[in-house]
Amino acid sequence: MKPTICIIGLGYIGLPTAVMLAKSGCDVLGVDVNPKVIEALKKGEVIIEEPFLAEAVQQVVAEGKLKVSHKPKEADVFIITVPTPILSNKGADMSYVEKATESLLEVIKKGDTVILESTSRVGATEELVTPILEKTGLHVPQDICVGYCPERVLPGKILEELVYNSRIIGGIDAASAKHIKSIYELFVKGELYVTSTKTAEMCKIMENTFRDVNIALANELAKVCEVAGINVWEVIALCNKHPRVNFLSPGPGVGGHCLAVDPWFLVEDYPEIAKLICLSRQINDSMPAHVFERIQRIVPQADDPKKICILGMTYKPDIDDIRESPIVELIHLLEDNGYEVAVVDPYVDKNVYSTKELVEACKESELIVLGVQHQVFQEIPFSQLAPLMNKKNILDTRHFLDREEAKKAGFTYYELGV
Ligand code: SAJ
Repeated sequence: MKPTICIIGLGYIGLPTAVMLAKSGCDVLGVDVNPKVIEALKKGEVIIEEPFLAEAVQQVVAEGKLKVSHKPKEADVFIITVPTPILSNKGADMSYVEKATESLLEVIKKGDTVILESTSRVGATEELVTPILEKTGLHVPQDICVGYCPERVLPGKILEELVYNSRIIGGIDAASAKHIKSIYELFVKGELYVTSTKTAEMCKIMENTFRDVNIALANELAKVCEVAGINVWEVIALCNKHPRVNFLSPGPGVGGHCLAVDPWFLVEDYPEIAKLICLSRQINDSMPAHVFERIQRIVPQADDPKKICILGMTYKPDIDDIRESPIVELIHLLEDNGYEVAVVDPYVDKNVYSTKELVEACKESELIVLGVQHQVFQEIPFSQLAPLMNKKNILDTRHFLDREEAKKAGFTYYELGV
């Protein structure tokens, strides 16, 4: 008999996880405090953009394997997948995890399992979740099995990576880890590595911190190359020919609710030690202002507002998510300094992408800035846009556009890191 599952938080991770468990044959109750999410799901619809998710939800809702509610009900296994954002002071906001755990107290019973998946401060499972659960008088792990199991899926490939990526299973004790592993075996085909909750919590943060620090190195190199008069993209391409060197890419900043957030958890808990981690965050967070300075040099401010056309404003290509997007920050910098900004992003304004949007945005503009390398921007009709521009300038922040085509159309082509 498959365990009954209750998933708290139906966002980018919770909903796909609910779907995979329902497809594995479990009866799943999805819980979310957002009435819009509940209403949509009751109709088998989703409000987040993720390939193949809508069809999968429709199927399991129609089969009655996935039900939804605004509050938890009795189940064998509770999985917490609520947000853990950072506060304005860069501290971890664990309040959603706290509220989600409190919401279990009415329904939790002896023999149940509680798994935290949200990226959390090291120690959250043992020091925050467990004491709340023990307010019931039940004991952990004798009465309730508790663990921490982070996800490592890439938005845009979530359903595939949920199944095939390896995962770390942190248990409050070995028996708990073993039991929790059997739950993920219901749908995970990747390796399942068992460890302690704190180790699992640290791994999740460090996987994203590793990436953030390496992006900061690429961004710092880009700034150095601009002053040194060297092309950073050529340096990185040649460095990466080394069998043991893998530079990531410079860009206008690091967005999303992962890399821009998770490293701060360690800085908050180990401020005297996590110096490189903190500095890397600061370097990445300095990139929107760096791009703004490049724009000011290409299009000096004047009394009359200069128009800038920005291609792409999401935090990464080919998805609709603008959370922590560095381009949103760049747009604010431009507008706060008197520039007029026209943005083209088919993932954000959900219209069918056509040259019409580009033409409108480029009319009388001084500069086109490529902010996000959406695939649709691969074929920009430069010769059609050039005559519309006041000044034929392009600033490519992602080494993405066809420099030669742009130059042929008469554009002056600038690039981040060159
Ligand atoms: N970025 C760069 N240069 C690069 C790579 C990325 O500037 O070379 C920027 C992107 O433009 C974006 C940001 O960094 O603004 C984050 O990009 P990402 O590709 O890391 O995307 P995320 O944040 O959606 O996914 C990461 C992934 N973590 C790792 O690859 C270690 C994913 O596997 C995690 O599951 C996800 O964070 C998460 O949920 O934690």
